Amino acid sequence: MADSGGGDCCSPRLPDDALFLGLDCSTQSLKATVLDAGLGIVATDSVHFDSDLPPYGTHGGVRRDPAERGRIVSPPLMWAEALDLLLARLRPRADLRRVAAVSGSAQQHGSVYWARGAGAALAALDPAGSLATQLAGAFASPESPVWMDSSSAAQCREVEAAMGGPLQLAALTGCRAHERCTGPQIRKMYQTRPKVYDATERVSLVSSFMASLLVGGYVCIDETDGAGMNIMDIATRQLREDALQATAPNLEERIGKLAPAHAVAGKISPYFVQRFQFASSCLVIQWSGDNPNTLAGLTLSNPGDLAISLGTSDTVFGITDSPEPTLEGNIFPNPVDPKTYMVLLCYKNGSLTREDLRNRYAERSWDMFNRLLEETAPLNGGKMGFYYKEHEILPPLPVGFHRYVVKNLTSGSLDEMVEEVGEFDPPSEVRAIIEGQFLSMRGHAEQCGLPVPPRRIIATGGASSNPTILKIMASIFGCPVYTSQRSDSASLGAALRAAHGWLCNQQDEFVPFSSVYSGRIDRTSLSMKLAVPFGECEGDIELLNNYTLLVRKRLEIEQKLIERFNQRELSGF
Ligand code: ADP
Ligand code: XUL
Repeated sequence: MADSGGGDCCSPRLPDDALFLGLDCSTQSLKATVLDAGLGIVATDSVHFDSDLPPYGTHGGVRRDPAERGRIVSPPLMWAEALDLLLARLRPRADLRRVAAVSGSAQQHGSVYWARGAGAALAALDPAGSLATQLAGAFASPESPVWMDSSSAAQCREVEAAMGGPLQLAALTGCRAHERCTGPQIRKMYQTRPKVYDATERVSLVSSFMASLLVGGYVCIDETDGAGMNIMDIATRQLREDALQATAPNLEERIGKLAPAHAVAGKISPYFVQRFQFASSCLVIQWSGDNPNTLAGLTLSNPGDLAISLGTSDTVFGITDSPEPTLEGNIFPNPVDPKTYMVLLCYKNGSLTREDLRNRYAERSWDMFNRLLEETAPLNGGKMGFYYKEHEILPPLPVGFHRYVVKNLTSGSLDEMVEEVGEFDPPSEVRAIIEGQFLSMRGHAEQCGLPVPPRRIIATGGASSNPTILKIMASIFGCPVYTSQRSDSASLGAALRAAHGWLCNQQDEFVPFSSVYSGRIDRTSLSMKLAVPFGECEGDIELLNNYTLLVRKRLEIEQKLIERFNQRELSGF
């Protein structure tokens, strides 16, 4: 194959006629981005779980267990069926025979429990039948706990106690035991559904599950997504014996080995060659988590930059070569640079909670929501809201809405605030949810050692298409906000990682990620655009200083809410 242009004369090149496929199995949908060798977008498509696959009965891609508080699951068979459906949609629009490599992204932490014999079933998939019919019996549990699940608090405390406490666990594995972390989730499965655990041949993350479908056999968990489990040593990137012991018996044989994110997981299986006309030489590159893939898709490489993703979850992350363990954040290896790490904060009440307020106060319309935002003045007259439609991760608080008015910004005392009993008016509610989230992000990012104020923010995810929201983000963080051309940067990142993995394989060694795009970024789908400048308007700095005061107030109120909640839990209410 001929070489494509781009890059400097010495960097390895992608073959001219090759395509690279990136998939993203997120909470609500499975998305695809196909790139050509010049990094132009050839096609994109998606399957929306609720509307395209209604028999699975999901809402927002998940099922909430009415019988168990906090238990939130999705059926892995639905993700498999979505893969067949998405590739069938894509095939007329992209020549899948030219796909040199495919990689992927998936919601982090979710665990899939394969039944005994499932490895053999994967290897024997018949292209005449569908994945859904052939894999219907392949799961020890038809439901996978996902990142939104908060039902594993007891197991989290047990794992932390066994490992020397929450901060020690964070120092060893990259984070304390958050309820969504896979290790405590596996422990819960072992304790509460021992028959399922006994019948489990292999545990995959959602990322390695999807890669296993493509390869037709169990695929390693990648070291980046593996850091979200509480069982991998964050320094050596090996499974930790003590953490495995603290989680469940005979776990190592069920987890398998770990692999770097740029490694080849295998060749695509005959099922996909025959059913969708992939070339048999097409490589499957290790899949990874959606946040690591987003980092790749944004080509985030400057430690002064902050990424904010406003998807189903809201996340804030940056890169560093010397991560400090904290009780709030997660540390993951950088999927495209083995020398650095990403530090991440994750909020459960992201887009779906914003949608809930939009539906209540803005006639279900984002246009109306933006009009209400514009009607209200920055700082919202001191009105501050805490909106937890789901049990929140940051701060760890149960479902509930709380409203306060900060009457005096400069007072150091919480007594200067009055708790509101009722609701605010609709415009204030709408401003309160948007300002409140960015105030919280700024406060917690600073506590986790992320750059505040950042040199710039790169915003992505579904809600980053909303310019009114981005304007408030810039005012609160005190920096310009950039966006990528596409808000689905996780599948774009996966397509880039497919190209990167292909290059590493061709060179037989790790090559810098920048070899994929260097010298041509401005001519490709990777270029960034300035969405909101900062510091050009009179009043920007004064407003920023007031927001700084409000950040402190917000963290104080959060602390008060946590103390109140903990007291209630202790007294059994
Ligand atoms: P996922 O985490 O599933 O990948 P996405 O990044 O695709 O999620 O984001 C989907 C969300 O984007 C939707 O739930 C929706 O609330 C939000 N969204 C889409 N358009 C807008 C908009 N104009 N303003 C605010 N939010 C939006
Ligand atoms: C990150 C996290 C979420 C999911 C959402 O730790 O739990 O961002 O990855 O898909």
